[in-house]
Amino acid sequence: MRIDAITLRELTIPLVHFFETSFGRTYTRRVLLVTLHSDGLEGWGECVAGENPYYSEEYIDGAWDVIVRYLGPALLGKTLQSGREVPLLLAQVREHRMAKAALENAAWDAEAQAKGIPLWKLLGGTRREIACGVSVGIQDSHEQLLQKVETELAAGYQRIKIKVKPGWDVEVLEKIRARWPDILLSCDANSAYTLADEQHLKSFDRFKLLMIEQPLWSDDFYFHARLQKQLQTALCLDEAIRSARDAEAALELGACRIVNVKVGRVGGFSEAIAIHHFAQRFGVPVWCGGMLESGVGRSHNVALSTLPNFKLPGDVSASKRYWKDDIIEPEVEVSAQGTIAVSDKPGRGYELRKDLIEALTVRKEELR
Ligand code: OSB
Ligand code: MG
Repeated sequence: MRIDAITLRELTIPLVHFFETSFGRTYTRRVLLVTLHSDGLEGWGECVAGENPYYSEEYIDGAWDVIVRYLGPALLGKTLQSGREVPLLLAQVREHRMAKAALENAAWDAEAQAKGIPLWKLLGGTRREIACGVSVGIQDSHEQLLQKVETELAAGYQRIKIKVKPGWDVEVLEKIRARWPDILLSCDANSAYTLADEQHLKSFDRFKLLMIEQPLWSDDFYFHARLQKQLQTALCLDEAIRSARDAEAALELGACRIVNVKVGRVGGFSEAIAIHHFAQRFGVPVWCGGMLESGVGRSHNVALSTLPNFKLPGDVSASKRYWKDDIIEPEVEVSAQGTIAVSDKPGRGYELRKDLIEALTVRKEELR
């Protein structure tokens, strides 16, 4: 595969319902898509960076800039056998993992098409259907949240995760548990707490949560390890794990007992697979996180979730929870049992709705 050209596009897509975390509320996603053009094939990738540098330091305008100035030129004109070769070609640029992941994943997407095999098989997937949970944001009221949880459970989702922060935590968890004592339930703080909240976080043990995700600082393992020793509930790290080396350090320290794998956060499929394999050898389950992806990133998350150590339901849920119309066909659909069936078609297994993509595009740039 010779990389002949790279197209960047920004799409603006309103969410069907706002999404709020401890770091802020989003009404409309600005989606950065990249296309690698190679021998008449198109590989597509999504950069999952946020609109603002609040989840991590990456944000869409920064990602666009680093791709145009550095990462795109490092790939243009190169001939690749596999998506696996991309990280080395981009290694001179430090960090910028979500920007790198968009390009690397596009190369895997093209490779699967070129080889005529499903992307999930190329990644090493072994299952034909994946288990789905949902991430339910902070709402305007407790009633609104309970209503959302009810809707998602009725739709069949296997695990409910709620976003928490100081002032939106124990009362909400109390109400959910009072109504649904036995569901798989977890919470995600996106780094909203400090060690001063240790006793408070300990009090979450009574809710029998599957896990507490990233309660402390986004770059921390050490204090998470200290906290984990005090809790019965498993901690899960999201933000803090950016590489397989991080996963090794975090697990050896005892900073968590579960790992959230987001392919953007860790810089692409190669690193996500390496984290998966390390955690598997360590006997720790992983699950696939989400970043409010459009159909491109969502289809890639579905493919990644077929690897064997993705043992817990992920934040990979139906397109219609996010978008009035997704940019892929078919959309990602979830069964009444809370599963997504993977396709046997070559490549990502979902066609692109090119007309819709064009209509939603607000910025476009071609690198040659
Ligand atoms: O921490 O998992 C997170 C969305 C944006 C940024 C961070 C996170 C999330 C989610 C949403 O929880 C998961 C999804 O439904 O895509
Ligand atoms: Mg998270």
